[in-house]
Amino acid sequence: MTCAELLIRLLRDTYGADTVFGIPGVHTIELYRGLENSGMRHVTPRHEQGAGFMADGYARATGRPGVCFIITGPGMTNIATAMGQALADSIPMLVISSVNRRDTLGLGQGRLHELPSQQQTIAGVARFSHTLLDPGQLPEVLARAFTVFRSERPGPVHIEIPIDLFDAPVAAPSQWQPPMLYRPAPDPRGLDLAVDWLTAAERPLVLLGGGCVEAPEAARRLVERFDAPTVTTINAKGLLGRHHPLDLGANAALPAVRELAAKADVILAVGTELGETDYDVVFDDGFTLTGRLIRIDLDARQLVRNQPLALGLVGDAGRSLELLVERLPHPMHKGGQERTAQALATLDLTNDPAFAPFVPLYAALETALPEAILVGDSTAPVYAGNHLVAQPAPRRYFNASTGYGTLGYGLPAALGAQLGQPALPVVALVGDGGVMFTLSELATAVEERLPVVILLWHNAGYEEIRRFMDAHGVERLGVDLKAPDFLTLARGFGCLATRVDSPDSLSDALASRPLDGPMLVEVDAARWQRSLTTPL
Ligand SMILES: Cc1ncc(C[n+]2csc(CCOP(=O)(O)OP(=O)(O)O)c2C)c(N)n1
Ligand SMILES: [Mg+2]
Repeated sequence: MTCAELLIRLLRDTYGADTVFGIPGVHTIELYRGLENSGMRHVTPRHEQGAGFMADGYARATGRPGVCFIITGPGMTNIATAMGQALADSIPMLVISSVNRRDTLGLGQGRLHELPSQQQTIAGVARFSHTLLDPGQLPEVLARAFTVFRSERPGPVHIEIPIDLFDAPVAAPSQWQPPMLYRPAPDPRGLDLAVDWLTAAERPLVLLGGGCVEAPEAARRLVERFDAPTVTTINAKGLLGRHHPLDLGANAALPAVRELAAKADVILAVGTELGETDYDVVFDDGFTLTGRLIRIDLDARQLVRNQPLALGLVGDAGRSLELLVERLPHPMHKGGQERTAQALATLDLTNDPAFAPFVPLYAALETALPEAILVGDSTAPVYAGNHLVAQPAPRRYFNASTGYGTLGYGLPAALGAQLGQPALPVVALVGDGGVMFTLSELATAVEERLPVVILLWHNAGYEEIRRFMDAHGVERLGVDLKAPDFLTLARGFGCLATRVDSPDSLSDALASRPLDGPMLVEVDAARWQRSLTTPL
Protein backbone atom coordinates (compact mmCIF):
# COMPACT_ATOMS: atom_id res chain seq x y z
CA MET A 1 0.00 0.00 0.00
CA THR A 2 1.02 3.62 -0.26
CA CYS A 3 2.04 5.80 2.65
CA ALA A 4 -1.24 7.75 2.31
CA GLU A 5 -3.32 4.56 2.31
CA LEU A 6 -1.47 3.32 5.38
CA LEU A 7 -2.21 6.60 7.13
CA ILE A 8 -5.94 6.28 6.45
CA ARG A 9 -6.00 2.68 7.65
CA LEU A 10 -4.06 3.42 10.82
CA LEU A 11 -6.30 6.37 11.64
CA ARG A 12 -9.48 4.38 11.08
CA ASP A 13 -8.58 0.85 12.20
CA THR A 14 -5.95 1.41 14.86
CA TYR A 15 -7.02 4.73 16.34
CA GLY A 16 -10.77 4.68 15.63
CA ALA A 17 -11.02 8.02 13.81
CA ASP A 18 -14.44 8.49 12.22
CA THR A 19 -14.26 12.11 11.00
CA VAL A 20 -11.67 14.17 9.12
CA PHE A 21 -11.82 17.94 8.72
CA GLY A 22 -9.99 19.05 5.60
CA ILE A 23 -9.66 21.26 2.57
CA PRO A 24 -7.84 19.37 -0.21
CA GLY A 25 -5.24 20.93 -2.47
CA VAL A 26 -2.94 19.74 -5.23
CA HIS A 27 -0.41 18.75 -2.58
CA THR A 28 -2.80 16.47 -0.70
CA ILE A 29 -4.88 14.71 -3.36
CA GLU A 30 -3.04 11.43 -2.70
CA LEU A 31 -4.39 11.62 0.87
CA TYR A 32 -7.87 11.60 -0.61
CA ARG A 33 -7.36 8.47 -2.73
CA GLY A 34 -9.46 5.89 -0.97
CA LEU A 35 -10.76 8.26 1.70
CA GLU A 36 -14.18 8.26 0.04
CA ASN A 37 -14.51 4.49 0.50
CA SER A 38 -12.87 4.35 3.92
CA GLY A 39 -16.10 4.88 5.84
CA MET A 40 -14.65 7.96 7.56
CA ARG A 41 -16.68 11.14 7.25
CA HIS A 42 -14.87 13.97 5.50
CA VAL A 43 -16.12 17.44 6.35
CA THR A 44 -14.98 20.40 4.25
CA PRO A 45 -14.82 23.62 6.27
CA ARG A 46 -14.53 26.85 4.32
CA HIS A 47 -11.25 27.93 5.90
CA GLU A 48 -8.53 25.94 7.66
CA GLN A 49 -9.09 27.91 10.85
CA GLY A 50 -12.63 26.51 10.73
CA ALA A 51 -11.18 23.00 10.32
CA GLY A 52 -9.08 23.46 13.44
CA PHE A 53 -11.93 24.88 15.51
CA MET A 54 -14.23 22.07 14.35
CA ALA A 55 -11.63 19.49 15.34
CA ASP A 56 -11.32 21.24 18.70
CA GLY A 57 -15.10 21.24 19.30
CA TYR A 58 -15.30 17.60 18.24
CA ALA A 59 -12.53 16.70 20.70
CA ARG A 60 -14.01 18.62 23.62
CA ALA A 61 -17.45 17.11 23.06
CA THR A 62 -16.22 13.53 22.65
CA GLY A 63 -12.82 13.21 24.33
CA ARG A 64 -11.40 11.85 21.05
CA PRO A 65 -8.80 13.79 19.05
CA GLY A 66 -10.11 15.81 16.11
CA VAL A 67 -8.28 14.98 12.87
CA CYS A 68 -7.47 17.52 10.13
CA PHE A 69 -5.98 17.13 6.64
CA ILE A 70 -4.32 20.39 5.66
CA ILE A 71 -2.28 21.61 2.69
CA THR A 72 1.27 22.92 2.83
CA GLY A 73 1.95 26.57 3.72
CA PRO A 74 -1.18 28.76 3.78
CA GLY A 75 -3.32 25.87 4.99
CA MET A 76 -1.00 25.43 7.94
CA THR A 77 -0.64 29.11 8.77
CA ASN A 78 -4.44 29.34 8.59
CA ILE A 79 -4.92 26.53 11.09
CA ALA A 80 -2.17 27.77 13.43
CA THR A 81 -4.59 30.00 15.38
CA ALA A 82 -6.93 27.08 16.07
CA MET A 83 -3.94 25.01 17.17
CA GLY A 84 -3.01 27.83 19.56
CA GLN A 85 -6.47 27.65 21.12
CA ALA A 86 -6.25 23.86 21.46
CA LEU A 87 -2.74 24.09 22.91
CA ALA A 88 -3.84 26.62 25.53
CA ASP A 89 -6.69 24.35 26.69
CA SER A 90 -4.88 20.99 26.27
CA ILE A 91 -7.25 19.70 23.59
CA PRO A 92 -6.13 16.65 21.55
CA MET A 93 -5.94 17.40 17.83
CA LEU A 94 -4.06 15.65 15.04
CA VAL A 95 -3.08 17.85 12.12
CA ILE A 96 -1.74 15.93 9.12
CA SER A 97 -0.34 18.15 6.41
CA SER A 98 1.67 18.01 3.26
CA VAL A 99 5.00 19.78 2.91
CA ASN A 100 7.21 20.30 -0.12
CA ARG A 101 9.37 17.48 -1.55
CA ARG A 102 12.16 16.18 0.68
CA ASP A 103 14.91 17.22 -1.76
CA THR A 104 13.63 20.80 -1.81
CA LEU A 105 13.05 21.39 1.90
CA GLY A 106 14.67 24.55 3.19
CA LEU A 107 16.05 25.61 -0.19
CA GLY A 108 13.81 28.65 -0.60
CA GLN A 109 13.25 28.05 -4.30
CA GLY A 110 9.86 29.68 -4.25
CA ARG A 111 7.92 26.48 -4.80
CA LEU A 112 4.15 26.40 -4.46
CA HIS A 113 3.05 26.88 -0.81
CA GLU A 114 6.66 26.92 0.42
CA LEU A 115 7.56 28.30 3.84
CA PRO A 116 11.17 28.72 5.01
CA SER A 117 10.45 25.95 7.53
CA GLN A 118 6.86 24.87 7.97
CA GLN A 119 7.85 22.52 10.77
CA GLN A 120 9.45 25.34 12.77
CA THR A 121 6.56 27.70 12.10
CA ILE A 122 4.06 25.22 13.49
CA ALA A 123 6.16 23.75 16.29
CA GLY A 124 5.28 26.71 18.52
CA VAL A 125 1.57 25.84 18.54
CA ALA A 126 1.94 22.05 18.80
CA ARG A 127 2.95 19.56 21.48
CA PHE A 128 5.28 18.37 18.73
CA SER A 129 5.64 18.83 15.00
CA HIS A 130 7.33 16.08 13.01
CA THR A 131 8.47 15.83 9.38
CA LEU A 132 8.12 12.29 8.07
CA LEU A 133 11.26 11.44 6.11
CA ASP A 134 10.76 7.69 5.73
CA PRO A 135 7.26 6.29 5.15
CA GLY A 136 8.17 3.17 7.13
CA GLN A 137 8.28 5.34 10.24
CA LEU A 138 4.65 6.42 9.95
CA PRO A 139 3.24 3.85 12.43
CA GLU A 140 5.74 4.89 15.08
CA VAL A 141 5.19 8.62 14.59
CA LEU A 142 1.41 8.20 14.77
CA ALA A 143 1.81 6.06 17.88
CA ARG A 144 3.78 8.91 19.43
CA ALA A 145 0.97 11.35 18.62
CA PHE A 146 -1.59 9.11 20.27
CA THR A 147 0.54 8.57 23.37
CA VAL A 148 0.54 12.36 23.75
CA PHE A 149 -3.27 12.35 23.46
CA ARG A 150 -3.77 9.45 25.83
CA SER A 151 -0.91 9.48 28.33
CA GLU A 152 0.41 13.02 28.54
CA ARG A 153 -1.13 16.44 28.87
CA PRO A 154 -2.92 16.47 25.50
CA GLY A 155 -2.73 19.14 22.82
CA PRO A 156 -2.36 19.50 19.07
CA VAL A 157 0.21 17.38 17.22
CA HIS A 158 1.39 18.11 13.71
CA ILE A 159 2.77 15.51 11.31
CA GLU A 160 3.86 16.75 7.89
CA ILE A 161 4.38 14.41 4.98
CA PRO A 162 6.55 15.51 2.03
CA ILE A 163 4.53 15.34 -1.19
CA ASP A 164 6.93 12.83 -2.73
CA LEU A 165 6.12 10.36 0.04
CA PHE A 166 2.33 10.14 -0.16
CA ASP A 167 2.38 7.48 -2.87
CA ALA A 168 5.61 5.78 -1.76
CA PRO A 169 5.13 2.05 -1.22
CA VAL A 170 5.18 0.91 2.36
CA ALA A 171 4.79 -2.44 4.11
CA ALA A 172 1.79 -3.08 6.33
CA PRO A 173 2.64 -2.84 10.02
CA SER A 174 3.10 -6.05 12.01
CA GLN A 175 0.05 -5.24 14.12
CA TRP A 176 -3.01 -3.01 13.81
CA GLN A 177 -3.95 -3.09 17.47
CA PRO A 178 -3.14 0.09 19.36
CA PRO A 179 -1.05 -0.38 22.49
CA MET A 180 -2.80 -0.45 25.86
CA LEU A 181 -1.83 2.75 27.64
CA TYR A 182 -2.30 3.87 31.21
CA ARG A 183 -1.56 7.23 32.74
CA PRO A 184 0.64 7.38 35.83
CA ALA A 185 -0.73 7.37 39.37
CA PRO A 186 0.91 9.52 42.08
CA ASP A 187 3.54 8.17 44.43
CA PRO A 188 1.80 6.59 47.47
CA ARG A 189 4.01 8.60 49.87
CA GLY A 190 2.74 11.83 48.35
CA LEU A 191 -0.82 10.56 48.58
CA ASP A 192 -0.36 9.70 52.27
CA LEU A 193 0.95 13.17 53.00
CA ALA A 194 -1.93 14.74 51.08
CA VAL A 195 -4.41 12.65 53.09
CA ASP A 196 -2.80 13.83 56.35
CA TRP A 197 -3.11 17.48 55.33
CA LEU A 198 -6.63 17.11 53.97
CA THR A 199 -7.75 15.31 57.12
CA ALA A 200 -6.35 18.03 59.36
CA ALA A 201 -7.73 20.87 57.27
CA GLU A 202 -10.28 23.13 58.92
CA ARG A 203 -11.23 25.40 56.05
CA PRO A 204 -10.33 23.46 52.90
CA LEU A 205 -11.07 24.43 49.31
CA VAL A 206 -10.97 22.29 46.17
CA LEU A 207 -10.19 23.63 42.69
CA LEU A 208 -11.05 21.35 39.77
CA GLY A 209 -10.10 22.18 36.18
CA GLY A 210 -10.52 20.88 32.65
CA GLY A 211 -8.01 18.12 33.39
CA CYS A 212 -10.77 16.37 35.37
CA VAL A 213 -13.40 16.07 32.63
CA GLU A 214 -12.84 12.36 32.16
CA ALA A 215 -13.48 11.66 35.83
CA PRO A 216 -16.78 13.21 36.96
CA GLU A 217 -17.57 10.25 39.24
CA ALA A 218 -14.22 10.35 41.04
CA ALA A 219 -14.43 14.14 41.35
CA ARG A 220 -17.90 14.02 42.87
CA ARG A 221 -16.97 11.25 45.31
CA LEU A 222 -13.83 13.11 46.41
CA VAL A 223 -15.52 16.43 47.13
CA GLU A 224 -18.45 14.74 48.87
CA ARG A 225 -16.14 12.67 51.05
CA PHE A 226 -13.97 15.67 51.75
CA ASP A 227 -16.92 18.01 52.26
CA ALA A 228 -15.14 21.03 50.79
CA PRO A 229 -16.43 23.97 48.70
CA THR A 230 -15.28 23.34 45.15
CA VAL A 231 -14.48 25.64 42.27
CA THR A 232 -15.17 24.03 38.89
CA THR A 233 -13.49 26.11 36.20
CA ILE A 234 -15.09 27.02 32.88
CA ASN A 235 -13.58 23.94 31.24
CA ALA A 236 -14.77 21.80 34.17
CA LYS A 237 -18.35 23.08 34.16
CA GLY A 238 -20.81 20.27 34.80
CA LEU A 239 -18.22 18.05 36.46
CA LEU A 240 -20.27 17.67 39.66
CA GLY A 241 -23.66 17.72 37.92
CA ARG A 242 -26.12 20.58 37.92
CA HIS A 243 -26.39 22.59 41.17
CA HIS A 244 -24.31 20.32 43.38
CA PRO A 245 -24.38 21.73 46.94
CA LEU A 246 -20.56 21.89 47.05
CA ASP A 247 -20.14 23.54 43.64
CA LEU A 248 -18.95 27.16 43.67
CA GLY A 249 -18.96 27.15 39.86
CA ALA A 250 -16.44 29.01 37.71
CA ASN A 251 -16.44 32.00 40.04
CA ALA A 252 -12.87 31.98 41.31
CA ALA A 253 -12.32 35.54 40.12
CA LEU A 254 -15.29 36.93 42.10
CA PRO A 255 -14.83 38.41 45.58
CA ALA A 256 -16.77 35.91 47.71
CA VAL A 257 -14.85 32.95 46.31
CA ARG A 258 -11.55 34.79 46.47
CA GLU A 259 -12.24 35.35 50.13
CA LEU A 260 -12.81 31.62 50.67
CA ALA A 261 -9.58 30.97 48.82
CA ALA A 262 -7.58 33.49 50.83
CA LYS A 263 -8.86 32.02 54.09
CA ALA A 264 -8.50 28.35 53.12
CA ASP A 265 -5.87 26.51 55.17
CA VAL A 266 -5.50 23.65 52.68
CA ILE A 267 -6.22 23.88 48.96
CA LEU A 268 -6.45 20.84 46.70
CA ALA A 269 -6.12 21.79 43.01
CA VAL A 270 -6.56 19.08 40.38
CA GLY A 271 -6.06 19.39 36.63
CA THR A 272 -6.25 23.17 36.67
CA GLU A 273 -3.77 25.73 35.38
CA LEU A 274 -4.75 28.23 38.08
CA GLY A 275 -4.61 30.52 35.08
CA GLU A 276 -5.66 34.08 34.51
CA THR A 277 -8.81 33.46 32.46
CA ASP A 278 -10.43 31.51 35.31
CA TYR A 279 -8.89 32.95 38.45
CA ASP A 280 -8.06 36.50 37.47
CA VAL A 281 -10.31 37.67 34.61
CA VAL A 282 -10.30 41.09 36.24
CA PHE A 283 -6.49 41.20 35.81
CA ASP A 284 -5.64 42.43 39.31
CA ASP A 285 -3.58 39.50 40.65
CA GLY A 286 -6.24 39.22 43.35
CA PHE A 287 -6.51 35.45 43.61
CA THR A 288 -4.30 34.78 46.59
CA LEU A 289 -3.72 31.52 48.42
CA THR A 290 -2.15 31.61 51.87
CA GLY A 291 -2.88 28.00 52.94
CA ARG A 292 -0.97 24.91 51.91
CA LEU A 293 -1.46 24.17 48.22
CA ILE A 294 -1.63 20.53 47.10
CA ARG A 295 -1.64 20.15 43.34
CA ILE A 296 -2.28 17.12 41.17
CA ASP A 297 -1.46 17.30 37.48
CA LEU A 298 -0.47 14.99 34.67
CA ASP A 299 2.21 17.48 33.68
CA ALA A 300 4.87 18.04 36.33
CA ARG A 301 5.71 21.49 34.97
CA GLN A 302 2.16 22.64 35.73
CA LEU A 303 2.63 21.98 39.45
CA VAL A 304 4.66 25.08 40.15
CA ARG A 305 2.98 27.56 37.85
CA ASN A 306 0.98 30.56 39.11
CA GLN A 307 0.83 29.80 42.87
CA PRO A 308 3.42 28.72 45.46
CA LEU A 309 3.28 24.96 45.82
CA ALA A 310 3.46 22.94 49.06
CA LEU A 311 2.90 19.42 47.72
CA GLY A 312 2.84 18.34 44.09
CA LEU A 313 1.66 14.99 42.80
CA VAL A 314 2.11 13.91 39.19
CA GLY A 315 -0.67 11.69 37.99
CA ASP A 316 -3.91 11.13 36.15
CA ALA A 317 -6.67 13.26 37.68
CA GLY A 318 -9.30 10.53 37.92
CA ARG A 319 -6.97 7.86 39.27
CA SER A 320 -5.49 10.30 41.79
CA LEU A 321 -8.93 11.33 43.02
CA GLU A 322 -9.98 7.67 43.39
CA LEU A 323 -6.84 6.91 45.38
CA LEU A 324 -7.49 9.88 47.65
CA VAL A 325 -11.10 8.80 48.25
CA GLU A 326 -9.91 5.32 49.20
CA ARG A 327 -7.53 6.76 51.76
CA LEU A 328 -9.59 9.57 53.26
CA PRO A 329 -11.32 8.79 56.55
CA HIS A 330 -15.06 9.17 56.72
CA PRO A 331 -17.17 10.84 57.71
CA MET A 332 -15.42 14.20 57.30
CA HIS A 333 -17.10 17.42 58.35
CA LYS A 334 -15.61 20.57 56.89
CA GLY A 335 -18.77 22.65 56.72
CA GLY A 336 -18.58 22.47 52.94
CA GLN A 337 -22.22 22.89 52.10
CA GLU A 338 -22.72 25.81 54.48
CA ARG A 339 -19.61 27.61 53.26
CA THR A 340 -20.59 27.03 49.61
CA ALA A 341 -24.13 28.27 50.17
CA GLN A 342 -22.86 31.31 52.01
CA ALA A 343 -20.40 32.25 49.28
CA LEU A 344 -23.05 31.80 46.57
CA ALA A 345 -25.52 33.89 48.57
CA THR A 346 -22.94 36.65 48.86
CA LEU A 347 -22.21 36.46 45.14
CA ASP A 348 -25.93 36.69 44.36
CA LEU A 349 -25.12 36.13 40.70
CA THR A 350 -28.62 36.43 39.29
CA ASN A 351 -29.01 39.93 40.72
CA ASP A 352 -25.61 41.17 39.57
CA PRO A 353 -26.37 43.96 37.06
CA ALA A 354 -23.60 42.70 34.76
CA PHE A 355 -25.26 39.29 34.46
CA ALA A 356 -28.95 40.22 34.82
CA PRO A 357 -29.81 40.49 31.09
CA PHE A 358 -28.54 36.97 30.58
CA VAL A 359 -30.44 35.29 33.41
CA PRO A 360 -33.63 34.94 31.31
CA LEU A 361 -31.57 34.02 28.26
CA TYR A 362 -29.99 31.01 29.97
CA ALA A 363 -33.28 30.15 31.67
CA ALA A 364 -34.95 29.95 28.24
CA LEU A 365 -32.10 27.81 26.92
CA GLU A 366 -32.16 25.46 29.90
CA THR A 367 -35.94 25.02 29.69
CA ALA A 368 -35.97 24.37 25.95
CA LEU A 369 -32.72 22.39 25.65
CA PRO A 370 -31.62 21.19 29.10
CA GLU A 371 -29.09 18.70 27.68
CA ALA A 372 -27.52 21.08 25.17
CA ILE A 373 -23.81 21.56 24.66
CA LEU A 374 -23.18 25.31 24.84
CA VAL A 375 -20.23 26.41 22.72
CA GLY A 376 -19.21 30.02 22.91
CA ASP A 377 -17.11 32.69 21.35
CA SER A 378 -15.71 35.63 23.33
CA THR A 379 -18.82 37.75 23.78
CA ALA A 380 -21.04 39.31 26.46
CA PRO A 381 -23.49 36.39 26.96
CA VAL A 382 -20.57 33.99 27.28
CA TYR A 383 -18.82 36.01 29.98
CA ALA A 384 -22.09 35.96 31.93
CA GLY A 385 -22.71 32.29 31.13
CA ASN A 386 -19.36 31.36 32.62
CA HIS A 387 -20.80 32.41 35.98
CA LEU A 388 -24.50 31.69 35.52
CA VAL A 389 -24.70 28.41 33.66
CA ALA A 390 -24.96 25.04 35.41
CA GLN A 391 -24.62 21.95 33.25
CA PRO A 392 -25.61 18.34 33.96
CA ALA A 393 -22.29 16.85 32.78
CA PRO A 394 -18.80 17.89 31.68
CA ARG A 395 -17.91 18.35 27.98
CA ARG A 396 -21.10 20.41 27.58
CA TYR A 397 -19.74 23.94 28.00
CA PHE A 398 -16.66 25.43 26.39
CA ASN A 399 -15.78 28.69 24.75
CA ALA A 400 -13.08 31.05 23.59
CA SER A 401 -13.26 33.37 26.58
CA THR A 402 -10.70 31.10 28.26
CA GLY A 403 -7.09 30.37 27.38
CA TYR A 404 -6.00 31.74 24.03
CA GLY A 405 -9.27 33.68 23.66
CA THR A 406 -9.69 33.49 19.89
CA LEU A 407 -12.62 35.26 18.26
CA GLY A 408 -14.29 33.16 15.59
CA TYR A 409 -14.11 29.97 17.61
CA GLY A 410 -17.77 29.60 18.58
CA LEU A 411 -19.53 28.74 15.32
CA PRO A 412 -17.08 26.17 13.90
CA ALA A 413 -16.39 24.59 17.31
CA ALA A 414 -20.14 24.11 17.73
CA LEU A 415 -20.28 22.33 14.37
CA GLY A 416 -17.47 20.01 15.48
CA ALA A 417 -19.30 19.31 18.74
CA GLN A 418 -22.48 18.48 16.83
CA LEU A 419 -20.62 16.12 14.51
CA GLY A 420 -19.14 14.37 17.55
CA GLN A 421 -22.40 14.25 19.54
CA PRO A 422 -25.22 14.00 17.01
CA ALA A 423 -27.75 13.04 19.71
CA LEU A 424 -27.26 16.18 21.82
CA PRO A 425 -28.55 19.64 20.91
CA VAL A 426 -25.75 22.16 20.34
CA VAL A 427 -26.01 25.92 20.75
CA ALA A 428 -23.33 28.33 19.51
CA LEU A 429 -23.20 31.59 21.48
CA VAL A 430 -21.61 34.25 19.29
CA GLY A 431 -21.38 38.01 19.04
CA ASP A 432 -21.87 40.24 16.01
CA GLY A 433 -18.12 40.92 16.00
CA GLY A 434 -16.75 37.41 16.57
CA VAL A 435 -19.09 35.62 14.20
CA MET A 436 -17.68 37.58 11.26
CA PHE A 437 -14.29 35.87 11.70
CA THR A 438 -15.63 32.47 10.62
CA LEU A 439 -19.12 33.18 9.28
CA SER A 440 -18.30 31.20 6.13
CA GLU A 441 -18.73 28.01 8.18
CA LEU A 442 -22.49 28.54 7.99
CA ALA A 443 -22.07 26.95 4.56
CA THR A 444 -20.56 23.86 6.22
CA ALA A 445 -23.41 23.72 8.75
CA VAL A 446 -26.00 23.82 5.98
CA GLU A 447 -24.15 21.34 3.79
CA GLU A 448 -23.70 18.84 6.63
CA ARG A 449 -27.29 19.46 7.86
CA LEU A 450 -26.11 20.17 11.38
CA PRO A 451 -28.99 21.29 13.63
CA VAL A 452 -26.91 23.78 15.59
CA VAL A 453 -28.72 26.80 17.01
CA ILE A 454 -26.56 29.89 16.47
CA LEU A 455 -27.50 32.47 19.06
CA LEU A 456 -26.07 35.76 17.82
CA TRP A 457 -25.92 38.51 20.44
CA HIS A 458 -26.06 41.71 18.39
CA ASN A 459 -24.87 44.81 20.24
CA ALA A 460 -23.48 46.58 17.17
CA GLY A 461 -19.79 46.33 17.84
CA TYR A 462 -16.97 45.09 20.02
CA GLU A 463 -18.77 45.73 23.31
CA GLU A 464 -16.10 44.20 25.51
CA ILE A 465 -13.45 46.46 24.00
CA ARG A 466 -15.74 49.50 24.13
CA ARG A 467 -16.11 48.82 27.83
CA PHE A 468 -12.33 48.58 28.33
CA MET A 469 -11.70 51.78 26.35
CA ASP A 470 -14.29 53.62 28.44
CA ALA A 471 -12.88 52.26 31.68
CA HIS A 472 -9.33 53.32 30.74
CA GLY A 473 -10.27 56.72 29.38
CA VAL A 474 -9.33 55.78 25.80
CA GLU A 475 -11.52 57.42 23.18
CA ARG A 476 -13.59 54.83 21.39
CA LEU A 477 -12.05 53.80 18.08
CA GLY A 478 -12.52 50.71 15.95
CA VAL A 479 -15.22 49.29 18.16
CA ASP A 480 -18.50 50.52 16.65
CA LEU A 481 -19.12 48.29 13.67
CA LYS A 482 -21.38 48.50 10.67
CA ALA A 483 -22.98 45.09 10.86
CA PRO A 484 -24.38 43.25 7.85
CA ASP A 485 -28.02 42.18 7.73
CA PHE A 486 -27.40 38.87 9.45
CA LEU A 487 -30.80 37.40 8.61
CA THR A 488 -30.40 37.99 4.89
CA LEU A 489 -26.84 36.75 5.03
CA ALA A 490 -27.81 33.54 6.85
CA ARG A 491 -30.70 32.91 4.47
CA GLY A 492 -28.29 33.36 1.58
CA PHE A 493 -26.38 30.39 2.97
CA GLY A 494 -29.62 28.41 3.10
CA CYS A 495 -29.80 28.72 6.87
CA LEU A 496 -33.06 29.36 8.69
CA ALA A 497 -32.89 32.73 10.44
CA THR A 498 -35.00 34.70 12.84
CA ARG A 499 -34.71 37.74 15.11
CA VAL A 500 -35.81 37.82 18.75
CA ASP A 501 -35.99 40.66 21.25
CA SER A 502 -37.34 39.10 24.45
CA PRO A 503 -37.16 35.89 26.49
CA ASP A 504 -40.58 34.81 25.20
CA SER A 505 -39.68 35.27 21.57
CA LEU A 506 -36.43 33.37 22.20
CA SER A 507 -38.39 30.47 23.71
CA ASP A 508 -40.68 30.44 20.69
CA ALA A 509 -37.72 30.38 18.33
CA LEU A 510 -36.05 27.54 20.22
CA ALA A 511 -39.28 25.53 20.17
CA SER A 512 -39.34 25.74 16.39
CA ARG A 513 -35.74 24.75 15.78
CA PRO A 514 -35.22 22.44 12.81
CA LEU A 515 -33.59 19.02 13.30
CA ASP A 516 -31.97 18.80 9.87
CA GLY A 517 -30.06 22.03 9.60
CA PRO A 518 -28.85 25.12 11.45
CA MET A 519 -30.94 28.02 12.67
CA LEU A 520 -29.56 31.47 13.32
CA VAL A 521 -31.31 33.39 16.09
CA GLU A 522 -30.29 37.02 16.23
CA VAL A 523 -30.87 38.67 19.58
CA ASP A 524 -31.18 42.43 19.32
CA ALA A 525 -29.33 43.33 22.53
CA ALA A 526 -30.83 46.80 23.02
CA ARG A 527 -34.41 45.61 22.55
CA TRP A 528 -33.74 42.57 24.72
CA GLN A 529 -32.61 44.80 27.56
CA ARG A 530 -35.65 47.03 27.11
CA SER A 531 -37.99 44.02 27.17
CA LEU A 532 -36.64 43.16 30.62
CA THR A 533 -37.30 46.58 32.10
CA THR A 534 -40.46 47.64 30.24
CA PRO A 535 -43.33 45.19 30.23
CA LEU A 536 -44.35 44.57 26.59
C1 LIG B 1 -8.69 36.90 17.01
C2 LIG B 1 -9.07 37.96 17.98
N1 LIG B 1 -9.00 39.27 17.64
C3 LIG B 1 -9.33 40.22 18.53
C4 LIG B 1 -9.76 39.90 19.79
C5 LIG B 1 -10.08 41.02 20.80
N2 LIG B 1 -11.49 40.97 21.21
C6 LIG B 1 -11.90 40.31 22.32
S1 LIG B 1 -13.53 40.43 22.61
C7 LIG B 1 -13.74 41.40 21.26
C8 LIG B 1 -15.11 41.92 20.91
C9 LIG B 1 -15.96 40.88 20.28
O1 LIG B 1 -17.13 41.45 19.78
P1 LIG B 1 -18.44 40.62 19.74
O2 LIG B 1 -18.19 39.27 19.21
O3 LIG B 1 -19.47 41.41 19.04
O4 LIG B 1 -18.81 40.45 21.29
P2 LIG B 1 -19.27 41.61 22.31
O5 LIG B 1 -18.08 41.95 23.16
O6 LIG B 1 -19.73 42.77 21.51
O7 LIG B 1 -20.38 40.99 23.09
C10 LIG B 1 -12.52 41.64 20.60
C11 LIG B 1 -12.38 42.45 19.38
C12 LIG B 1 -9.80 38.54 20.11
N3 LIG B 1 -10.14 38.08 21.30
N4 LIG B 1 -9.47 37.60 19.19
MG1 LIG C 1 -20.81 42.75 19.72
